[in-house]
Amino acid sequence: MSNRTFTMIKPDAFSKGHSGAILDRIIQAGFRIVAMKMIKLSPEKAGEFYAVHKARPFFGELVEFMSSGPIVAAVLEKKNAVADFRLLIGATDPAKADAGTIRKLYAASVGENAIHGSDSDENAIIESDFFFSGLERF
Ligand code: FUP
Repeated sequence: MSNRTFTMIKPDAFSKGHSGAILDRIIQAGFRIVAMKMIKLSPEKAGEFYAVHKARPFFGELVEFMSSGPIVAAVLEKKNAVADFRLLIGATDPAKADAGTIRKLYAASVGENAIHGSDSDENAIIESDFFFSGLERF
């Protein structure tokens, strides 16, 4: 069990002005921000990040959406970070997300679902390294 996870506030939530409220929920839930930046992904970079989904029918839309506007990328620290953060954000499909979760509150659809959270300790490290070098972390 590792104590770090990686998140992105996605372009839908960012453009609707929900970044502040979402970050507040994350901090109130006990996560410490280890690294954070606002960035606009190129389609190439978005495709690289989601390369595992390359063969899926929604890949093109996913890449287009994730490169459509700024995102906030962050590394978060808390005991049991990966699992606790998945609980905080809720199910991938906001219609199936529990009440009070970030996706229930801010996501519109499976595709535009407001926020990302790593699904394993291994991916948390890979995804954090994709956006941040060791020097950028506190
Ligand atoms: P999650 O781990 O909850 O982010 O969800 P997945 O890894 O299953 O999916 C990654 C991203 O692909 C989702 F955030 C949105 C997108 N997606 C779709 O657009 N359509 C789908 O049917 C499934 C996922």
